Amino acid sequence: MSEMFCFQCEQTVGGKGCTRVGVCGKSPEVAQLQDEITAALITLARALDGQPADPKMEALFMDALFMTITNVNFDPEANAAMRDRILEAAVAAGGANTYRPEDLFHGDTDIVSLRSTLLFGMRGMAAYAAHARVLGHTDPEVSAWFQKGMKALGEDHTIEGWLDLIMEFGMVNLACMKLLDAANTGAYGHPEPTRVSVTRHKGPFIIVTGHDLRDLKMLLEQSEGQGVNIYTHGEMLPATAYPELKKHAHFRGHFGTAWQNQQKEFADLPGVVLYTTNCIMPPRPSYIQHLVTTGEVGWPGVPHIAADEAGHKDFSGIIQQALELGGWTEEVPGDYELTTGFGHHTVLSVADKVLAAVESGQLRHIFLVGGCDGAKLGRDYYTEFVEKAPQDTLVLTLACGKFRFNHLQDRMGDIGGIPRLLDMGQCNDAYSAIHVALALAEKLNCGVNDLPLSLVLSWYEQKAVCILLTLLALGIKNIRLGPTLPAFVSPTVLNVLVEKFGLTPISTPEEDLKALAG
Ligand code: SF4
Ligand code: SF3
Repeated sequence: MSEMFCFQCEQTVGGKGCTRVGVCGKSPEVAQLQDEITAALITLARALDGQPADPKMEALFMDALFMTITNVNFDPEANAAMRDRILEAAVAAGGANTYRPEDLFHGDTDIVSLRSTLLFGMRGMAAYAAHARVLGHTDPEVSAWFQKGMKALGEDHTIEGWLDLIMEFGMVNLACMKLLDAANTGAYGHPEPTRVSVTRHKGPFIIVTGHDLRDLKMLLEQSEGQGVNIYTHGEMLPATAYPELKKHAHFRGHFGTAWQNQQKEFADLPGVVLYTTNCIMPPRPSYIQHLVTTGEVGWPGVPHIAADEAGHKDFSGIIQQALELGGWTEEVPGDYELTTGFGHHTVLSVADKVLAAVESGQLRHIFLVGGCDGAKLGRDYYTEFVEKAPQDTLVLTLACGKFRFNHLQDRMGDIGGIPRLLDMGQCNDAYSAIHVALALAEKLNCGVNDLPLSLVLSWYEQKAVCILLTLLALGIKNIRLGPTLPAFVSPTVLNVLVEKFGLTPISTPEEDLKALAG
């Protein structure tokens, strides 16, 4: 008998499922607890039975789902405490109708596939909703959908019924990404094109990784004038482009690349790393003492900074620790610079220039090459794709997959003053890409599928799942997806995706470039 079953991310064993221990490091104990959390949420949603939930209850759905995303929380105690909180809430709501965790992934293959697709998409959306909520932004439709979706997961539906739910979810996730965009830009201004140094400066430092801008802002404020430099890592890179964040003089730049390289990049680090979301990997002994988690992230034995009732977090302990560690002893200049900050506000400000370049033939095609990064070798495809994209094409990018090629930015040149590689931000900034595509289609009076635009996406975890479902719900066709297709997509479901949406696995960069841009 297998000890666990999880197939929610791209690195799952043999492309089928982790059954002994997670490739990510998830133990059977935590896998079981996370299934129990999921089942408890279904029980709670049944107990609430569509009754409007109060903000605390809404937050519980978001936080619990967020916690079960790949590479977020590996701490059995934190997971057990979350399960108990949900079950207590279910009992308080009069819930006796329990849902068994073992039913989540049992049953007819196609139904398991569809149920899993919706569940994993909801986990991704929960993270975005949670980031927006801590900035004071909620949307009643988005908040209520967690309850609706979890209740639906515990019910039987036909294949068509599941597909309808999944498409409805895709549109709700669009509203959620819009909400987070409003929250981030409302609090910190519109991202502006920003050159980002990768130089390591002499002195104490804290590296901030993950996606939560509010955590970064609180740390920047508390560390101001303390003699500690702050750097981003992984998905936090685009934070360097927000006016209200970049204004802090001790916010010095970016360190390292994407999440899957952390064990190498953090080895013997003389500073502190703050994890605000995924992706945390099993920490190595050389740096585990230098880590701290916050929000939904957890690793057994790693200190966790929780928010107080007002949402305030006290980072004084890690500022002190960074000072004691002393940081880098000399400056190590970076051998390249990165540029980020091409959100919808900036890109749309040059929309007429883009359209004029299309009309004059200077710009033949736009590719969106984005998504999650990961450890598999096949991911060189994305580097090669961007390297080989013809000179008269633009590449938009977002999420941590950009670390496969963003160091090439300066070498790629520009088209009429528009850089050929535009970093639009974090994975949630897929909203920016969608916003730009819809606006360009409107200006040209055509559909999004008629634009000279192709999407070449990489996936790893469940945020990529919710974004993909939004793109499909918007009717966007012929998306290329890699490095491999999700294990939870059954042959029947894949057929629907291929026939209805033209979803295609990546092949080779040459073949795909030819097929997409001629
Ligand atoms: Fe395996 Fe991915 Fe699940 Fe981790 S999250 S147990 S790697 S499928
Ligand atoms: Fe990356 Fe984990 Fe998905 Fe936000 S940080 S995109 S993998």
